[in-house]
Amino acid sequence: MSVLIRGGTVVNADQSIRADVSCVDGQIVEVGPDLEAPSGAEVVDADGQYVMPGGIDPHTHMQLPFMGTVASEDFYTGTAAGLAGGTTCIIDFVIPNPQQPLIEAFQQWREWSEKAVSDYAFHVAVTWWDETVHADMGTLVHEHGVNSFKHFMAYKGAIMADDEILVNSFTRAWELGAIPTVHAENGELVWQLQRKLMGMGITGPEGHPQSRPPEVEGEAANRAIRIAQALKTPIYIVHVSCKDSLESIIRARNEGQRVFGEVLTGHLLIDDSVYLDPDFEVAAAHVMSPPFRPKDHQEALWRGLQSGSLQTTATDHCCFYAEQKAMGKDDFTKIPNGTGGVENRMEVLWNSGVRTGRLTMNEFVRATSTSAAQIFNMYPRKGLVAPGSDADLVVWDPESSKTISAKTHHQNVDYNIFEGMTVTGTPSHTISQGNLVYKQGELQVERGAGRYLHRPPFAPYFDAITKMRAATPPVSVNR
Ligand code: URQ
Ligand code: ZN
Ligand code: ZN
Repeated sequence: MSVLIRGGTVVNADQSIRADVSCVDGQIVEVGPDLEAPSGAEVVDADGQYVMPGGIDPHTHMQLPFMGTVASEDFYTGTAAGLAGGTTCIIDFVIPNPQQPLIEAFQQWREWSEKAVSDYAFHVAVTWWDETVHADMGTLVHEHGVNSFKHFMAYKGAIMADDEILVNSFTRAWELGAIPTVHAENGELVWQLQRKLMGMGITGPEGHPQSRPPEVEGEAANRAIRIAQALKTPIYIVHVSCKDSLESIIRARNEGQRVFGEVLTGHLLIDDSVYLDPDFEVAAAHVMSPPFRPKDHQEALWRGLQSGSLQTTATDHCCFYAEQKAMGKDDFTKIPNGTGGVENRMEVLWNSGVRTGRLTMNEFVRATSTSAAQIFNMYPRKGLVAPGSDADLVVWDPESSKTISAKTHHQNVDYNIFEGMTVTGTPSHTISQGNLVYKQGELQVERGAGRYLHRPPFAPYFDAITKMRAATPPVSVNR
């Protein structure tokens, strides 16, 4: 399959140039003016449009078994919905149950993901610890191309990682050249606050944000950052939702610590008033963790993204239908946590970021694709429009408008947190592995076409750290 994208402006994180893009056998082969179409190529007229690296969503949970149910979006429907929104690659999560061998869980998720229609990788969560976990982490890095390990500091009694797990796992990850990532909420505080609120008779979704106020996230983010600092490992904080955790990231980065932050499009645009909706279904549809915050946190997150304190955008796409959310009808702690967005991330960020002047087009590309590719070591295969990179591209029509709705989205869920939002600037075409998979509203995907991406460990940077450690050996006194 060959595709020639003609007449567009190529927008990478570092520059924008008027150029055609020629793709053959799944790779970009040429970028330049007035290119000849390869024989048999499909030609896409990109006149007046932008040609950008396909989006990378570094945080999704397709068909996740969670809180007594299973997320409604699976790897087939979820990756197809992503393509309809310009996202050509996801990084999902293998989440072993405590005591479950990591390799066994990894194999399970690999089976589930075989039906994906676009490329994907996996972070693997460390939810317990013993020598077998230590060993399995090595196998996952050396044999399965995993270079990032997740730690949920929330969800006590389920998948929560305590400090012992954090310290052991961060150390092991960095020995292997893999990066630790965290869901930063103090699980003990959440647990106690949930009990307190329920005991006061606050059982509705309005209790959810009250059980996990910003300081609950701020404490955990700072703790994880300090642990990483003491162990001299880098760290990636997922779904930074509030000033409290953002300030810890800024402080650490200003002191030269290697800390990365991710922000969800939902947290950039939605505030906590949603939990006061009198309709249980609407309020419950927004129950996700960390929760949506009071308005002033959104502006802080935008500034974090604009200033480079936050590097990536994601969705934490984890969908539950109304009848699943109703499991928590009388007890908000039982509402399955999660919201969708994999289809809308890029158009929502373009509309509220680029069209408002908050972000340049190049910063948009960095935040939706390039940073994730670089941090998780998939660059320049992903996250770049250049010869030799994968032909994962989105052709972006800055003039097209649409109104987002669950009635018309491709996501397998009956609610859309961006319901009714009119956006200007949407994908006209998406190319995945060099195939035209989305064309003016029509998906043309192939079940199982998605490939599992092996991501190598960070050897070069790791070596530098090793030298740094050697330069400052521990002090010992012979008495
Ligand atoms: O915590 C997560 O990231 C997973 C379990 C999705 N749910 C959520 O509320 N964020
Ligand atoms: Zn999380
Ligand atoms: Zn998540």
